[in-house]
Amino acid sequence: MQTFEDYQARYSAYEQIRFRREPGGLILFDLTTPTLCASFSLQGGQLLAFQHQGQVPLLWLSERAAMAPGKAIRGGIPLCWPWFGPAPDGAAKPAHGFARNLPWRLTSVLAEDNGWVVRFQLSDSADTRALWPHSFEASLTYQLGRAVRVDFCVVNLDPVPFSMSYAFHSYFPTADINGVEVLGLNGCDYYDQLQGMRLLHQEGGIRFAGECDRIYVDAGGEYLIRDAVAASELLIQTENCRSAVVWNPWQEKSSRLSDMADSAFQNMLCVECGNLGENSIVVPAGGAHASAMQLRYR
Ligand code: TA6
Repeated sequence: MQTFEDYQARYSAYEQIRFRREPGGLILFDLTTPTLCASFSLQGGQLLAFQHQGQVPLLWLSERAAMAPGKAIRGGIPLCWPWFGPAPDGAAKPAHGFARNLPWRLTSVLAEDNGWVVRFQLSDSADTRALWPHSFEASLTYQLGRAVRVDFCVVNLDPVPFSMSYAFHSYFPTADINGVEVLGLNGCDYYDQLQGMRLLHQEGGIRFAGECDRIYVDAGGEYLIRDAVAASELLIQTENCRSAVVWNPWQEKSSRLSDMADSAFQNMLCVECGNLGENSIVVPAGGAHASAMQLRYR
């Protein structure tokens, strides 16, 4: 695994890139150009923050995020993989899988005509195989410009198929959650995690007046977060993602989360895209699964 010093040396010629190390040892890096600024953690290959010139921030990051190795960072776009929610085998394993808790390799940072491309990779290891007995190669590729596009790819290096579920667990900023509506899920069925996974049907847009934790299945793949107070519309477009999760912890749960300020629920919303539950994926031996998500203000 490359060290902080290795990365600093490797990218020392890039004036746009600055590596920094958190007190607990997490390696982060900032990409700052005349048109955009982004921050990543090598843990999780996670985009933590992004803002394009003339725009408000695209993502929300908890001011109390525990920037500690092995602890999920609450904000940006954590990747929940190779399972979403509790471990499918019921064992005492990390909720939402291990991808967001492990250091990924930063394999390239490239300036291209219409922006920058940042790529991370994660391979199986003794640690991952102890949690999930499969060999794989996973990659996250971010294309940063007026929009943020993230491509996720998993290759199954096993001689047998494996099943997986995942989500881009995206955290978005809201000026006031009470003035937010999520569009694009009208007509979809969803499991309400607050009602024991009761199956319900979405009519119209989603508005918020309390805790919300819904798993939409066979969703259309394109969603809009309309923020009346911020007068903003954030467009989420996906490729090959059949599920969507909408989550706001509201007051009581926020106050129980050590890595979230009590009132922070008013200024954030998760709309998560991926494939989970009945949309989970089986990757054949030697096969691959790829999906993508694009985020931008309209
Ligand atoms: O966003 C859906 C969800 O599964 C919620 O139930 C809540 O647990 C959230 O993820 C956050 O999970 P985390 O493990 O990041 O605290």
